[in-house]
Order: sequence, then C-alpha cells, then structure tokens
Amino acid sequence: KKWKQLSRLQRSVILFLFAFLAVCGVISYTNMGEPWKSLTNKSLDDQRIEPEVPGLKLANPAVLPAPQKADANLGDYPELSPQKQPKLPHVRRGPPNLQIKPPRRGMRLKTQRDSSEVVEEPAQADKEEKTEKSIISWRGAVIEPDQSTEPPSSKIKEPEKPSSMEAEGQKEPVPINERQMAVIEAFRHAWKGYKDFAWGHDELKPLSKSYSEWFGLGLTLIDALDTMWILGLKEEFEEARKWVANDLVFDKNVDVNLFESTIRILGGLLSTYHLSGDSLFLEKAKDIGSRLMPAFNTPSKVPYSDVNIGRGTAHPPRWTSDSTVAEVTSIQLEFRELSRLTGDEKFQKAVDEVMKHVHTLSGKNDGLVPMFINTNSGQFTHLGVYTLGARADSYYEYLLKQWIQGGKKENELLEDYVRAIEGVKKHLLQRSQPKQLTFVGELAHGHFSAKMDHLVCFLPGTLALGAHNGLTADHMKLAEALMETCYQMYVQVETGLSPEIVHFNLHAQKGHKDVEIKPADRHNLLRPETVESLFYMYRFTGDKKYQDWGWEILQNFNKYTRVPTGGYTSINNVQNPSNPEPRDKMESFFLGETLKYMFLLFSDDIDLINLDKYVFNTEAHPLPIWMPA
Ligand code: DMJ
Repeated sequence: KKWKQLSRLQRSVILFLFAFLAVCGVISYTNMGEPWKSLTNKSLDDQRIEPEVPGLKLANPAVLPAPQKADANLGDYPELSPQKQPKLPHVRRGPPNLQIKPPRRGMRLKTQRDSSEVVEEPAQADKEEKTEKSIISWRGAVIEPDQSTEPPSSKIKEPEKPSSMEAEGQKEPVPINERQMAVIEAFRHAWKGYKDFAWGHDELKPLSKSYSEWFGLGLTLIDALDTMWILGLKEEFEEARKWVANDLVFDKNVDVNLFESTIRILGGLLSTYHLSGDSLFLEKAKDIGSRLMPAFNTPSKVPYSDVNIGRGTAHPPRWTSDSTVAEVTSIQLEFRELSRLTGDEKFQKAVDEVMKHVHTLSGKNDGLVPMFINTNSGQFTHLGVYTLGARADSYYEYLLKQWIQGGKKENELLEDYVRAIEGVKKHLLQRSQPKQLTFVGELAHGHFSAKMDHLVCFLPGTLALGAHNGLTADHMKLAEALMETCYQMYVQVETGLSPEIVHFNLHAQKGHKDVEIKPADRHNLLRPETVESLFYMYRFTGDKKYQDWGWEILQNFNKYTRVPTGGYTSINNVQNPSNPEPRDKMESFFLGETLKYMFLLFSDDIDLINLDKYVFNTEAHPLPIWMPA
C-alpha cells in the first residue's frame, strides 16, 4: 500500500539503491573466497542440522603448502617441492563411516548425525571432477599423482573397484567390517578412561583412575588425534581439537626428551594437519619444533637428549654426555617435513647434518651401529654392542623411510640401510629350536646372544616396505620369516601376549618351546611393533593370515589388559593368565600406534593411508611422501 503511495521518482530511487546494494554484496562475497558457496545450494534441512564447527577450518586451499624459500643449500639432499597452485582435488574416499570428499573451500563438517560427512555443492563437485584429474587426496592431503613412487604393488584384492586415477572418484565406499568395528570399540573404551580420569594429561592410570605426567603436554591426546581421524571418530576429534586450541601451551619450564616429543608431539601434530587440513595443528607443530631446536647446540651438532622448551636450554642426561643413536637419528622425518611446510630450512639442515655425520662415522660393523653417540666428540661410544632393539631400532627404520620420504634420491640413506640389512643377516640372524624360527639376536664384543626385544618386531614391516619400494626380494623373504617369529612371540606365551624381551632356544630341549622368558622381561606395555608389521605384510601380500593373527592379538589385549571402568593397562606378567598383574598405565602409543595399525590391518582399502603417498613415522603418524625418484 505504501509502495503505491510513493511517487514514480521515489520508487525509481529506491529500486536503484536496491540494485546498487546487491552489486556491492556480490563483490564483497567474491572477495571473501568461497565459503559462502557451501550454504547457497544446500537444502534448508541440511543447513539446519549442520552447525559450523567452531575453529575447524578445513584445508583451504591445498594442505601441502610447500616451502616459501627455495632450497639452496641442501647438497645431495632432496629438492623441496615447489608450491603447487591450489587445484581442486580429485575425489577420494575416507574410511567408510567417514565417506568424505577431501576438504576444500566451501566445505564444512557436520557435527551431529552423519557427523563425518563433508557436504558440498554437487554440481560444482561434478565440474571439478571433470576438469581436474591431476590431484589425488585423502582427507585433506593433496598430492600430485606424479609425487607417488611406483604403482602400488599391494596384493589386497579389490577386483570390483576401478584402478585408474580417472575412475577413482566412482569407487564404491569400502564399508567398515566387524573387526574394524571392534577396534573402534576398543579405542572408545580407552578414550573413555582417558577422558574421565586423565583428560589433558600425559598418560592414563586406569586402575587408580588418575594420570601420570611425563612432559605435562597431553601426550596421549596428541598421539591419538590422527587415529581418531582415521577411525572416523569425529566428535572425539573435535573435543580433542578444542583442547589443543585452548589448553595446549608449550611455553612451559619443562624438560622434554627430544626424540619422544618429536615422534609423538611434532609427528602427531604434523600428520593431523595433513589429514584434517586444519592450520591450528601446523601452528602448534611450528611452535614445538622451534622450541626443540636448542637441542642441536652441541659441539658436534649431534643433539642432546633433553630440552627445556620454556627456557630454550638443552642438556644431556645427568650421568653422561652421550645421546642414544636411535634417538638422534629418528627425528628426521618430522623436522624435514616441518621445513617443507614452513619454508624454513633450519629444521631440515639440523637433522640432515646428523645423518650425514653418522654416515661417515667409524665404529659400525657391516652397517650395524652402536647404541650411543657422544654429543661433544660426535663419535660412537660403547663400541662393539649391536642390536636392532632398544636404542638402535629406529635408526634402521628411518634410513629407509627418509629415503622414501625424499623421493628415493638420497643414496647415502639407501646405501646405509641396505648395508645394515646385510649386517643383520651376517651377524644377527639365527634359527631357534624346535620350530626353526628365524630371529634377530644381539652381538656384544663378538658374542652372540639369542635375545630379541619386542621392539625388533618393527623390522618385518620395514623390510616389506623396502621390498615394496624396489629393494630385493630377499628382504621380503626375511620379512615373512621374521613376521612368523614375532607372531610366535605371542602364541607361545600363556596369555597370547608377547613379553618385552624373549630369549630363543638355540638347542632343542624336551618340553621347551622356542621362546624363553626371564622374570624381569615378562611385562607387556601394549606395544605396537608386531601389529605394525602385520599391517605392512597384509597390505603387500594380501595374505589374510596376517589379519587373523592381529585379530587374535586384539582379543588377548581385550582379555588381559582391558580395565572395565575405561582404558587398557600395561601388565607385568604375560605368563600368568589368572593374574597378569596390571601395571596401571596406558602408554600413549596404544592409541597412537597399536589401535591405529589394528584398524588399518583389518581394512581392505589400500587408499586408507596409501603407502605410496604416505610414510609413517616411528610413532605411526603418517607424513606425505614428497616426490618420486
Ligand atoms: C614408540 O614410542 C615408538 O614406536 C618407538 O619407535 C618405539 N617405542 C614406542 C612403541 O613401542
């Protein structure tokens, strides 16, 4: 009525003003980027049930920002990949209950029903798929196809699925199977205990319903972040993410172990950043990475074991100026990736220098390294003792994995790895009685000991990974033999759980098994190494027996280590099923590694952390492979 009462001129002015405001609105929307798009084409229902997840910004644009600076001084070491223009990713699947397309502009995550589904405007998605085939991605990690190494040689059969890149977007989702559901249930149970009694603290003490602190940095929570992402536990992830955003503070007067905080905290934050695309995790990774750098201020540049992350000071343990060889040579994947992401080469330079130095050192025995290295002289100490267990284990693992990470170009790493495996064959392999199990013993000043740490069970998986990446078939043969041995370390024990250390019988004795256990070694800390190797073996062979073995192990964890009120506990006695003597501690790697590898082992989806695109750090945090050879 009022409109009719207005004069023609008044009406024209008003219409003109409306048109003007509309044009301004479109321009300002366009400048904001695309987030607005996600709402415009969705049904009202979708918009109602889909509240914005506070702070959870998904990858925008690509999640693999390359360094801002050119890599000028890395010598033989790999070129850092130049930043790709953000292209729209090819559609990939996540785990079955997280049937997502990779995060990109304009996407938001649902938080309620269908909580893990990423919603996007369908017409736009179709268009992107047709026009952009060059990028493959999974949950936010965006990688050029030519960055992958060789075509996967996984033997897992997926005949119903198209294999070409072009067809990947049409793949049927792989549903979560019952065994994976059991892992999710186990994770939720463990998480319940942590949440109820140890939230924000390092480790759960499930029996006393309390917690223990090591660094006071929420170790379990950080270690578990990417596991939650992979298992599709969206709500738990968001809650933990809030803690990281609001409560995780590194400016603390606290001594941390360089190695442990690198593999668990820096590694966990970096992989969570890659999977989620959430820059919060990269910011936190930069913060902790920078605070760990004082460790490298030593006369030899071989880092100290401990750093005060608040004060910026570092020191060796009180009783020695030595560091552990595995510790100073198993921080490289993480610091190298941090350099690649930030463009600040200081992280990579520091850790590469350590590797180059160790490469030149004398004191090795056919590629096998001693367990200690002096931070003043830079020389190995305690010469003559060789093991693939504690204090040396991940040196070997990271030789291979750095080579893979860098696109198989760093020949010194490969040489050292291959030589070391030859050293293992020559000096450390023996067969047990009565079952003729191939095992890796130790050498001390020329004397062979038939002792094998459970930690050594990372080796079958690493050997298989090497074979998958083109190393000789005898590596795979050895992997198969050692895998059987590691399984027997569980099967031959009363609880079906491995002790921390076993001794193998070299001579047949009536009534004796291959595996002997000393009273001081019969604890189980919920360690991951055997399950980790089972995962690699299944991926590369498709032999279901490896899944079955893992399933047995999960059931035994449930039987002997599960605490009814929440959480799992280490136990003191794997030989006593009626009283395994719970230790009242759940290590962070149970959530960070053991359950993650279980879930992946039971999956038939080779794209659920594709091993041609990701390399796992020694704490099971997947980091992207940079470039092909
Ligand atoms: C983890 O912290 C890592 O796997 C490390 O390499 C060895 N020890 C534990 C798990 O056993």
